[in-house]
Amino acid sequence: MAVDDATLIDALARIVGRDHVLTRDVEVAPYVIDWRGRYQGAARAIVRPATSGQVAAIVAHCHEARIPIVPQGGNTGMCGGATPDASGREIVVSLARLRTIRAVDRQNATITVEAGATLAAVQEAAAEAGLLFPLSLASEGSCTIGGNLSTNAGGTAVLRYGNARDLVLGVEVVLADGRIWDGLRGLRKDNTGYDLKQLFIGSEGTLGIVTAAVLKLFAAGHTRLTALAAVADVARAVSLLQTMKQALGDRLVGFELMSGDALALSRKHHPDLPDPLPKHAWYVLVQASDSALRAPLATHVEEAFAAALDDGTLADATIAQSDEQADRLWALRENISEAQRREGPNIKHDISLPISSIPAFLVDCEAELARTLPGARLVIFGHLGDGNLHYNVAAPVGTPGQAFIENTPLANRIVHDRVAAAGGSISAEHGIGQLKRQELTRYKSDVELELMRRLKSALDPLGLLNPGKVL
Ligand code: FAD
Ligand code: 2HG
Ligand code: ZN
Repeated sequence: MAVDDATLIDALARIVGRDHVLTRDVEVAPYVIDWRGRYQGAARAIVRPATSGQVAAIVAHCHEARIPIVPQGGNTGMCGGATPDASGREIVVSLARLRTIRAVDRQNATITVEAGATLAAVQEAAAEAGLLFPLSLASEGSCTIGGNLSTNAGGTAVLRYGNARDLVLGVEVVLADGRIWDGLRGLRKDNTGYDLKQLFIGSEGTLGIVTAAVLKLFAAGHTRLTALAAVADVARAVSLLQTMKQALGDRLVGFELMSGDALALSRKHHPDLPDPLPKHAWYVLVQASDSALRAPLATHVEEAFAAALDDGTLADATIAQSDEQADRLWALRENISEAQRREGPNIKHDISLPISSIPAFLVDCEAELARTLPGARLVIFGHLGDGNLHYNVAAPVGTPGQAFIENTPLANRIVHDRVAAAGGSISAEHGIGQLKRQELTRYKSDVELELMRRLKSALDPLGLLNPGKVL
């Protein structure tokens, strides 16, 4: 049944109230473009439900009226997954008003939150209970738990705590026909058949709309240490990772790689930030924490650094002496993405590789890019502890970024073919969205793609949930 706009708006307004159905261009605009400005879509309306019941009623209505839906959280995604297409046929369902922290169970070490709660709000609620929710992204003030689960977000503490997928015990999901599946269980053990919740995690809104989740909490890190280390090359950074793992065990939380050029870019756009170890080719930001008060973390790290300096692994290092210094070191790392956005469009690659093959991959890839796209500037950084690099290719000096990104297919081929040859992944933590939909068909086997399509048609037979994303 085709419905005209007025009938649709009336039906949606009956569910959420007229104030929460946005249709004026100025109101709709921020919801139909991604934060990088790479995708511009259009929408019949933006709907802002406040409860799971309202989400279910919207989806049931759209199911009956055959209206495609794009779920949206904080709209910080990297792959255009939350942006509607340009047809103007789709509606955007923003989860931003579902932001209640429903419960904190300290003894069970769990928190039950609604999908639109920001990651920062969930971290704060956990801290107020004396516990830790460890997912950590530079976008945490804006991104939402629903978005984090739907993209299976990674971030800077995966080395110790895992991806979003590892941090969830239960979900509440609105299915494509508008039914609610209440899977909000807070159990560490539950082998009653297929693990359905994991289907929705990382599915980017194509299989269901996550409305709430039960998340794992951990002991708070009462002793913390942040250090910046300089190394001559990435092979040495990989050796330093082994050294730090040996010294710290699972007290090593994050191990973040930055090229000298990536750090320079961050400082160019944030000149107030420090430059504690100038003029090295590569840097690593090391984060460690211990749940005990006054744990001897600094002694362990200083001893490990001393050994690494002696054997030539490490060129120089500095340990933050206060929370403020630690925050400023982290700001150097966390501002790289925003600095790149300000610099102009670039070709992003979010890749993962076996850590052992990263040094050779980098040498080979850089040589081929220099041959094919002379002058292209590489901005390489990422979560080395997880084997995940952000291998971003920016325009040569003097070339407009918009013109340069016409080379995306060429750069993707060079980078992704080498990633595949090394047994890596073309999307480590950002997902597929619309950005890598075509690439996916090149690197997944026919069997894997067929299984994915079968899952999609089993859970969303009319193809109304986030069409054109992932598959
Ligand atoms: P959105 O962008 O709104 O949506 C992302 C996808 O999830 C879309 O496909 C959307 O349809 C779907 N979706 C959203 N909410 C729901 C829901 N409730 N139910 C079903 N589907 C839904 N990502 C990392 O993994 N690691 C990083 O280190 C990292 N750093 C970042 C740094 C910056 C500065 C920025 C801007 C982004 C960064 N990101 C990072 C990317 C982004 O923040 C994450 O992908 C985040 O998980 C997206 O959450 P969101 O709420 O903004 O989702
Ligand atoms: C990060 O680790 C994000 O900072 C963003 O995943 C990566 O901008 C990027 O390429
Ligand atoms: Zn990242």
